[in-house]
Amino acid sequence: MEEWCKTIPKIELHAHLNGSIRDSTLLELARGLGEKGTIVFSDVEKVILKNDRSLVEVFKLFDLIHLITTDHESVSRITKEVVEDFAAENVVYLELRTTPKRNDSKAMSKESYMQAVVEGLRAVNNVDVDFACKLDAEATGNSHYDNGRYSGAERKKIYVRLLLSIDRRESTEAAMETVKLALQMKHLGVVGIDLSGNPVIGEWKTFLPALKFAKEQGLSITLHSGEVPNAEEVHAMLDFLPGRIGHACYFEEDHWRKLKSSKIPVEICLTSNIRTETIPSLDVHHFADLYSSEHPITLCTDDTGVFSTSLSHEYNLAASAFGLAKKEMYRLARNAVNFIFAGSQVKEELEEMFALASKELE
Ligand code: 6MZ
Repeated sequence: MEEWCKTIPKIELHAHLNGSIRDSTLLELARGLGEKGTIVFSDVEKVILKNDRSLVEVFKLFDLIHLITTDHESVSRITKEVVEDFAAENVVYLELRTTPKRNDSKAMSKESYMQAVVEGLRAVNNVDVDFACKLDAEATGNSHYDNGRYSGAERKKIYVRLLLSIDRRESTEAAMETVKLALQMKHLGVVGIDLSGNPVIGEWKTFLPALKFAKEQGLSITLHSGEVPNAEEVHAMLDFLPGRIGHACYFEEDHWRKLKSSKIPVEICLTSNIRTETIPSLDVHHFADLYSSEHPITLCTDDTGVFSTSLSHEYNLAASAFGLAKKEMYRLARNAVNFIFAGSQVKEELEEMFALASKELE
């Protein structure tokens, strides 16, 4: 089944760039810093290779990863590799999120960080990357899948769109700077804003002005919601009516009611939830209830590197944990087209590609 899950086209809507780095790359970069004496490699190696991490440990690991990756060259390299890895398992549309970072010691601004990400997208050469040099609305009517992989051609294609993350550690001003940068980068495939970071830090009212502004300016919004118990914040987030939410682990009855009536799609990250112990086991995971009540959901990886997973693995896990057959899994993958933040042109092209693929897989 895992092989089959790899074969089918898939859409990834919740992947953090710095959480999706290959272990081998992270170790290589860490070794380089070790040689320069910036870090003690053997200490870092232990942390990187550790498998089970609580939510608190995950955020400590992110601080370490950021020490290792925050120069322009590494940002471009990891972006290129992350896109290649998703494409290799037949992800056909990837919404990659990352927090623009300032790093004075490397002469890095939020803008130059994002330029490095875009350089990484340009550097991918073993697969065609569509990351919107034109705005979606201006795209031509040509279907890119007329001679694409799912009708026999060799070369794969992946659509990549970007979400800029606001870290919960940031101030209102810093969040606003990220939103303005996103608006400036629309022509480079930036389609929205994510709110993420350590869920025990920061307050909703700090981010609200920037998120409101983003929404007014036509950016789509996704929010990490309910990763820790915080009933009031979850209500405020649902009232904001974001385009999607991520996780939804610590939801209470009235949150579920509000979520279901508003039909906000949920990005589900099974391995991440289990590893961070925000959900005790898959048999009590809210996937089952949301799936059976036909609430919009999409399977995602969160952090393929940090949680040692892949999207195919997440599909396989869902199939076995919730007893879903291939036909249902295919429908789940295809349904995600409806929740992407890219425009109608891309949606149509993906629809067409899923239709072609389903014929080939019959
Ligand atoms: C909340 C998370 C996350 O932005 O540096 N991030 N935020 N919950 C999670 N689930 C476990 N996983 C990742 O990627 C790493 C950053 O993404 C957010 C955190 O802010 C982390 O520092 P970028 O590319």
